[in-house]
Amino acid sequence: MFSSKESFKVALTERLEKKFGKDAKDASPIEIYQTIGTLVKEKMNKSWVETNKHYLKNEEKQVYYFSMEFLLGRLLESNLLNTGTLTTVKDALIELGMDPEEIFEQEHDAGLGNGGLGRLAACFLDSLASLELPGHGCGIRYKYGLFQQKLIDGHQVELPDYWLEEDYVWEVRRSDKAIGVRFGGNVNPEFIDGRLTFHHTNYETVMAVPYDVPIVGYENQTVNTLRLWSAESTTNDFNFHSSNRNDYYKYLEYKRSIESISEFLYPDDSYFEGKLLRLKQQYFLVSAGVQSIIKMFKEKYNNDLRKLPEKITMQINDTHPSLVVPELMRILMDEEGFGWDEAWAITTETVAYTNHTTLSEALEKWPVSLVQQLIPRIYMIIEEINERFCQMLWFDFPNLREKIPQMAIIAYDQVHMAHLAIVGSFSVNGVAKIHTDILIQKEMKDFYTVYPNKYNNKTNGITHRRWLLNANPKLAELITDTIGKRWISQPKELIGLLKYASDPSFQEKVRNVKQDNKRKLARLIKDQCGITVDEHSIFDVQIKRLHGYKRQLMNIFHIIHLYNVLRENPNLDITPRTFIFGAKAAPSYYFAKEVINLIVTAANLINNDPVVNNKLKVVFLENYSVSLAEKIIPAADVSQQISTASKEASGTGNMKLMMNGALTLGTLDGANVEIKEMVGDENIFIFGLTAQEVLNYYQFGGYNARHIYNSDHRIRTILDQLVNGFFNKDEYEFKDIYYNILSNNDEFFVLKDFDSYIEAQEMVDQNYRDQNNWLKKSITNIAHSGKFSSDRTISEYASEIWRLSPVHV
Ligand code: 26W
Repeated sequence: MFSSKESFKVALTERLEKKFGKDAKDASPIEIYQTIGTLVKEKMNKSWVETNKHYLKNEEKQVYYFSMEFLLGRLLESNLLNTGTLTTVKDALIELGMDPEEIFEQEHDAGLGNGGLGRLAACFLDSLASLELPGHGCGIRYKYGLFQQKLIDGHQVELPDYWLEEDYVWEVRRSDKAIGVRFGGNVNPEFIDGRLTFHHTNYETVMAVPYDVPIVGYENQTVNTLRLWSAESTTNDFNFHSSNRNDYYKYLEYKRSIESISEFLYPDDSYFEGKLLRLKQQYFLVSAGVQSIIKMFKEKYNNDLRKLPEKITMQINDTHPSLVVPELMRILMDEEGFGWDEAWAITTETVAYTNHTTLSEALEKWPVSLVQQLIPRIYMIIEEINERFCQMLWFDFPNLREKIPQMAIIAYDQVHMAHLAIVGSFSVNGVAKIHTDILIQKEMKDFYTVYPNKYNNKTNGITHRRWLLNANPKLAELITDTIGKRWISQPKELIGLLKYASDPSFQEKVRNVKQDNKRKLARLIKDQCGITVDEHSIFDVQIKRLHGYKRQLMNIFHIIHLYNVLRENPNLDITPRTFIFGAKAAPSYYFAKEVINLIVTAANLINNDPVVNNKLKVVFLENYSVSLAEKIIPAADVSQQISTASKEASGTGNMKLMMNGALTLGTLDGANVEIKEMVGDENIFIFGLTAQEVLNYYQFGGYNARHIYNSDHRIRTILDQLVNGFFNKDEYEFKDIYYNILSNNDEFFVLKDFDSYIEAQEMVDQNYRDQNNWLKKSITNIAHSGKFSSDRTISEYASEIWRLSPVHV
């Protein structure tokens, strides 16, 4: 049906008629989108069935990627690309007088994630399928995704993201595969036939109903599955037969409380809050996922669960799904009759854990009473794991005896999920070299002494299909015209571009593509914010969650500094710049919201001041999301990756921007370090404290923010402007930022790094003036970005952790 434009048009017309009783002329863009989506989905179904059949009969190992978040974004365009039909469909739509982009935009982003961790999971699914690897996602079908951000008078306001308002064309509900998950109740040990068993009573059963989303590989026949679980109640579990007339209302209440489990995604990024509902979500995901895997496994392998580690790996995305460990133990022991030792061997050879952060405030530590009450049998198992682990430490590692309280899984009335994940898995990995080093040398030093062989690094990656081919088709085309198309399946081949880095005619082409993209973004900025920006200015971009450690504050301080300098000397020769921000703050993160307010307020002041108008513009784009990122990134000249060194585990936006030809302005943190290694010092702007310096300050002290405030007039001016009415708002509007820096001694070293940041920014300004040289750097970055394709990352996971081989469908 997609083999030619004509056959596609026929299929579209027929289906529009059937589905909506309309022809292509009368149908609305959303109807067209839904119709194409349905057609593409049907086209994928055949391979989906085939793939599943292969996986059923083939005995190759399979991977399940457990994650509380999958930040998919839109799927139509990437599914068209992967099925090899994007060009045909786009051309056909144009011939029908439609704008393909307008049609694609009808799709509501699947925003089932907060940021880095969730988007990484989505990139991994794309790479697994594209490499023909049997790997599936296991997540939650939240009814509401990450909130929609509105800015009202500079303040972030959160609106619910009801992404399922229109039918989600990609999912299939599989009621026949529903699974019961048990919460609460009592557990009584009993001896039956001389064997200790555990009898669970008075529990509440929540039905987990899977919705499957097909994940199609690039130009192959593989279609893997992302299984998203939805919580539903069953009338069976409710006693309707009493004569109590309040029963019906009680039922409604019960139904609501059960469905609340998959109601919404928690909007916290890197901040742990011990909410009962969140723990329910975690166990719900884990129990539904593990039970369904075990069920399938038993059917396929004749009940031989000893084979589990050889045939399956469950990879857990941070500690959020770490209850996989005790849940698998429970099933093996209580339902399958294994003894502890054998169940433990199977479990710890099946589970692998990825760590995504070293921030202490992000560590999950659940109060014992909560775990005990919500999942009593699971708690008992965790207690036993803890007991045995502490005993092992005591006997086998006498040097660590003093450390047992710090290393225990249960201590001080809390269950420490990272410890559970480390002890219960065969692999622990960080997500960039520097991050893994910090885990080994500092954060998990003692665990590393116990389990040195578990530790390994897997530097993150991004799918070049979405982030280059889909997001920047003109650049992709230019690359293919220049070096051929092998880079699409072998992204490292992008290195072939190096030859052309200094070639003036190639530079000119790259420049034209960038200019086109900038023009488009300038139009979007005009439409959304009413701000006119100079499309020949430097587009300087910082897009990511708003967080103290990511230091959006340092960026806006520098902008205010530039503004101050320009007001003093309006004729100062600076390269015109447009600073672009996109960032959501967690709803309860007060400081982060204050920073948004400061950025928007400063932007208003600067953008409306004729004195600097041609040189400086500041734009805060509302509601940052995957789809918005796809528009900003191709237009970026500068990629700001300015986290306090040691804090950003990897970052992945840095990779997306590099791949689209932006130059990184960054600290030696996360994957910036590896980007620098690849491109060389002259093709990146590095500044600031090193991770070791930062860690030393934290450990030994010696930093005094007030000294810098007193001695650097540029900084004093900016900080004073926060509290002297400079921004034409209430004098005290920004006092909390002021005090945060001065009274809390500038936790993230904004003042400490400010001087070298200004210097690096001046380098950017100077370098941009020599366009040929800039383009050479830009092309060099693109050429080296192949390493950061998630295909490379996934190949490493497959060969080094999972021992997974491709299955050709
Ligand atoms: C429990 C609250 C909570 C929520 C989310 C704690 C921790 C998280 C995530 C681990 C935060 C996160 O997204 N981390 C990011 O993971 C990316 C993918 O590996 C990295 O690139 C980012 O550097 C890291 O911040």
